[in-house]
Amino acid sequence: MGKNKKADPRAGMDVDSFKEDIQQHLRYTLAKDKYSSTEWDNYRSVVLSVMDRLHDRWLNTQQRYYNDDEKRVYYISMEYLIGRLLDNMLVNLGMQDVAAEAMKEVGLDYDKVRNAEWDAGLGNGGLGRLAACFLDSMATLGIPAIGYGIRYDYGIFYQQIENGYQIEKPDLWLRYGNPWDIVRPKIQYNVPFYGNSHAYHDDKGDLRFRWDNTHDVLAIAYDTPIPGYKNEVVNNLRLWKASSSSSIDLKSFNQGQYIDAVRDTQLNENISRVLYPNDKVFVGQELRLKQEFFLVAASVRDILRRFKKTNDDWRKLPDKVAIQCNDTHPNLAIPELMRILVDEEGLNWDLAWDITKKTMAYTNHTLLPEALEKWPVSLLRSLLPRHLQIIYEINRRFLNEISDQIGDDKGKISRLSIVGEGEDPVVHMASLGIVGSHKVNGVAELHSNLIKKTLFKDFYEIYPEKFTNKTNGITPRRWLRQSNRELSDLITGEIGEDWVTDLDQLKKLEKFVDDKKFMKKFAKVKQNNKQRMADYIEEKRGIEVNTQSMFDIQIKRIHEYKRQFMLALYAITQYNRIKANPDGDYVPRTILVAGKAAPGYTMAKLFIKLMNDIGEKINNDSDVGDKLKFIFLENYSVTLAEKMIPSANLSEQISTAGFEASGTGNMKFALNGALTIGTLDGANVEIKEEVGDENIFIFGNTVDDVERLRHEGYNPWDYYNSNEELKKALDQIKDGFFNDDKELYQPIIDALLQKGDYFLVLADYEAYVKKQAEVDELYKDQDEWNRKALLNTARVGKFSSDRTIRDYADEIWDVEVKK
Ligand code: B1H
Ligand code: IMP
Repeated sequence: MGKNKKADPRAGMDVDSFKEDIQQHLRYTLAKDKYSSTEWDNYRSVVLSVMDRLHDRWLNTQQRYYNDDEKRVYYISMEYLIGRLLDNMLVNLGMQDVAAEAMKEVGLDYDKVRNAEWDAGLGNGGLGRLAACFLDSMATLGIPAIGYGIRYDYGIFYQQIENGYQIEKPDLWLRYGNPWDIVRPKIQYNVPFYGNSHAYHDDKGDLRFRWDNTHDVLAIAYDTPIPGYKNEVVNNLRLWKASSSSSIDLKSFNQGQYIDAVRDTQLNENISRVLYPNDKVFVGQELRLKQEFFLVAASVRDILRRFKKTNDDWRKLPDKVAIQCNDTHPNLAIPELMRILVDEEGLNWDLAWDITKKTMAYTNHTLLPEALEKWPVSLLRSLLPRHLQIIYEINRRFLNEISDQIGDDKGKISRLSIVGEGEDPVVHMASLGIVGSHKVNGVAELHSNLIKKTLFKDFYEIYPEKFTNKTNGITPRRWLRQSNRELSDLITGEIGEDWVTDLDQLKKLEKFVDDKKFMKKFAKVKQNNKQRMADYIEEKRGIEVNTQSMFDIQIKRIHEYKRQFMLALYAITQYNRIKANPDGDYVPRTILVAGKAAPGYTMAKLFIKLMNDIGEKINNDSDVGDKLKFIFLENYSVTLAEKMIPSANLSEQISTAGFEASGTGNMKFALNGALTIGTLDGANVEIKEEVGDENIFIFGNTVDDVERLRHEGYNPWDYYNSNEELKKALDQIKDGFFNDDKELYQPIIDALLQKGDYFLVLADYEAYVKKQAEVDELYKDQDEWNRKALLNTARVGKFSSDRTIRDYADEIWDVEVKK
């Protein structure tokens, strides 16, 4: 930039331009001055200034994609758990420091500006956050990708804790608008529902089908820019909002039913009203099915419109388009693509089917049977009559095709059939996904193997080549560079900043384990992060914690299989030990737990109450002091995760083996220098392989053990009766030690002792508590602990979502990654 020539204030990457832009926006876009502006106005003028710097890059990227006519990747997901965007945008534009300085110079406090942003919580947990990490990596790798989703008015509920109980409050994240997205009122598609499928003969006398008398809803596009890390690329996240199709129905208006007609528009708009908050439970509601088809129909239309602009041969579709379905939720894209190709474009079935299979791919995220989507045929018949016919036809041809292979093995045929039999049959969305895709993947090695051996065994025998693994990953931009600025700067100071896009570079840190000066700094960073966390706890909960104590953290959805209850049992055990011998030598611990329970999941909600009661007891006992704290933090979210993870010494990943498909929180903790205590489940297995057995605390029954135990007839009473400490902890819960209401926790006790302890908490308790003692032992030797912590950070490069996305690009999408 020449000295006299000022940079365009709307695009300049220097402090002065940015400063000027903030001030301009405050006055000329928002009509505010220093007297009238609120925190929200300040935040908005900063965001508007960031957007100005994204727009050229966004337009140029999209223009280049169009000109190059490269193969596009379309990621379709019902969830994007994005969190806040300001830091993310600034980091990826490489202008965080410039923006910070500019804000300072115009008298804005960066922290306040940052805190004015509400999390975009359009997801439940891991699956939604994975989608958000993937967007970041696809942009960073320069892949011509678009994410499609729904612009819910209400994201995941806001969790309040009242008297220890979870209360759900609506998450009005759009109350003041969303400054990061741009509505495209002209990009809209009709999404048809209901109606009938009519058979007719076309001019040539061929039998065709038409779907008519439909009730249509409009999908309107809202676009959010997704910048890559310092690479000038800006991809697009397109979220659909539901709106009433064509203005109010004139007929009803004439009949004096104006109010009814207007009310009807409200009903249509309900489709994008709210995210379903039940992680991993299939609730077969019509509104959810509408949401899924709404997402799929609008996205497929948009994809085909873009394809048709530069192509006229449908056979080229798989060369130009890869569609990835995030779980089965978008799998109606398969019959929808078939419907368009066959009914509207007039392709013959075989060709359309070949194209569809080559275009589609599906990711499985769980083996839990209650999560598997099975839509009743009766519901599909009414809502999507033509799709139901197509699904039946897909199934008929599929069973026909494999009949030679499986003969008349009735059991097998029924297990393979996409549509069930009987009075109220259901459509198995996972089976539809397998049959209608060219690739099906699990999300960690263990999980992908289990899929082949259990859930999809029969399909695997028929299509072994379809099944593949893509171990999950996390974006190092958000989960280290952005959320742990101090560690990030320390690392960059030693090995340069290439690690941000090439996480294996962190291996270079290994050589510092014996460098006293470095290790001191590394320890200090953790200490500072713990202090910040302690300040937050003090502010939110009024509890003072000892920052020298071990910060032991479990954050994730509350679920029986994730076994927060086992951590609670450990805390009770430790409490009882302290009470019995208050002068003993204890390693002080601060146990932090956070997470949401599905609103209808009674057991999980009871766990929350129990954990809060346990906390009350422990935290207010003067014998205990800071030897032990047990604190449940309210409203776990991406933003809270960004605060908690950098402060952790110990990461709790203690699911029953075989139940956590991958986990991604485990990766975030290890990257930030926490040691893991965990079972051999999900990606823990691969974390162990990477960091080395001596740098992770593995305990408990393995997948094979679990199978054997169940086979032999697992009896929780044996464990209860043979372990005094376990018995005591359970008895205390049962006998009203934590709550005067003795009945309150009976359902938990029943689940464990009367109903067979399905998640094997009792079976793993002893090994877990023993392992925790080893953890304590190591923590006493801070130098040794920190060495291992550094080796965790240094060795988890594999878990960058850049690696994951490269694997998808090479082995599923067949798109080139240039860098
Ligand atoms: C995961 C889900 C999920 N698996 C259904 N399945 C949902 C299923 O609203 N629904 O209907 C919502 C979520 N989420 C998680 O995916 C796994 O449990 C984790 O182990 C995994 O790391 C994550 C990402 O692959
Ligand atoms: P879309 O992905 O089809 O919505 O188009 C996005 C971008 O592609 C536009 O902003 C243009 O940069 C480019 N593009 C789309 N259609 C055309 C065209 O007809 N000529 C030139 N560029 C186009």
